[in-house]
Amino acid sequence: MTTVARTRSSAELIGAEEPVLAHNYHPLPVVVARAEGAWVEDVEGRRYLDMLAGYSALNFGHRHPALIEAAHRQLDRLTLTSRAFHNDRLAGFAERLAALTGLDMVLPMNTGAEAVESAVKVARKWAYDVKGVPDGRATIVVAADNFHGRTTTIVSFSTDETARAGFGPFTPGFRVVPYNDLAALEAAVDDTTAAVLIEPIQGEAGVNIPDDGYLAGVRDLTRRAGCLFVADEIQSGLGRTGHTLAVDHESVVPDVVLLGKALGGGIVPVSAVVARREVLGVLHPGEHGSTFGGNPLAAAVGTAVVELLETGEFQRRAAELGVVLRGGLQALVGKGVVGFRSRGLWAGVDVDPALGTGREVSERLMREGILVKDTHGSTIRLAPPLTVRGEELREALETLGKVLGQGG
Ligand code: IF1
Repeated sequence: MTTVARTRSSAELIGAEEPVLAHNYHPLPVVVARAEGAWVEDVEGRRYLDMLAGYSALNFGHRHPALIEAAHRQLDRLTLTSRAFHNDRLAGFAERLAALTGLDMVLPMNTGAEAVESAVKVARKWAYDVKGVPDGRATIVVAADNFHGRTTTIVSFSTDETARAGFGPFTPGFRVVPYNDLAALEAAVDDTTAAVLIEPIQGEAGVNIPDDGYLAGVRDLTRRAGCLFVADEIQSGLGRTGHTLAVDHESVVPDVVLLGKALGGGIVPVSAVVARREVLGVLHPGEHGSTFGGNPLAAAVGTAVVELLETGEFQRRAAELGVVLRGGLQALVGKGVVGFRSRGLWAGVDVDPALGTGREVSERLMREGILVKDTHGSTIRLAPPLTVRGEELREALETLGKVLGQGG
């Protein structure tokens, strides 16, 4: 007799993970079973407004109809060829993505970390082949409090001990300078410098927004020094800040832009290195690659994502609703919020530590039907899908005020 597997409860599923799933996360005690738009639903049917949006991988909301349709259509045709052969989706994706960013060439990868790793390799090869840095001597300058991913080379230049401890020995060739400090950056750049790699806004650091002029300063400094400006837009890009890219806020065009997260529409991992031809032109057959990079399913979904961004609708929504977000947070300053930073639909909110840690506030918000994620200490990040409705955003801000007013 076949027994129908009973759906396990949230508590049972959380318990079942414990012995069999690596403990590299400490998730909130919510088990999501389905989602649509800005809303998710747990196993028991409770609904939550998703104010994290997959760390900006869900800019277009859960299961955006145009993206799901593109995925279904491609699933019924072709999903993977490897790059040993061409496929009929990749040229269109690369053309549209290059045009969206104002750059020339695309190196399609899968995860954000792969895009960052690829950029490190390409910047070094550009330094040797084009700039004339002696082989093996290239340096890359990064910012303190950076977050660019979790690979061994990437954590080699992290300043977060939790991300580094126990994972050495580390990759050499990186210099760390304070973020938002052009003088320190100038002092660190020399003839061995291949690139400056920064987030235009530091996400994991708590939505750390640099002074106006910093990005333009990095652009000018790298141009004068003859090294590459590599902007990691994996979290800040694709509409999140009210612009296509966060660097657009200062009308700056880097030499290399790194994209990921929302590029996959919240459906498949899609990332890319987009750059000037002189930079990606240093790669020749056999020198770099990836089994899934540029696969037709990723290219089809990525193309549908670029098409959504070409309208400018999501950038406008993020800018307009960003005013609501900013105003709502400003009203909470002195009422449990001790400070915040925001641009577009992205905010880092510093809660009064007396009211609790970021984690504790996140758990209280969860019980009120709002999902957020703490970063460090008592800072929480707010990053709803760009499809969130104004009244949903206002309700979330009211709930935050209520939770903080109740002592966090
Ligand atoms: C985790 C953080 C955010 C990123 C930037 C590259 C990557 C990320 C600017 C790598 C990834 C993710 C990783 C995920 C949680 C999340 C995160 F908390 F870790 F730091 F968003 F802030 N550049 N960020 O933000 O992309 O390889 O993950 O696709 O590791 O816990 P990935």
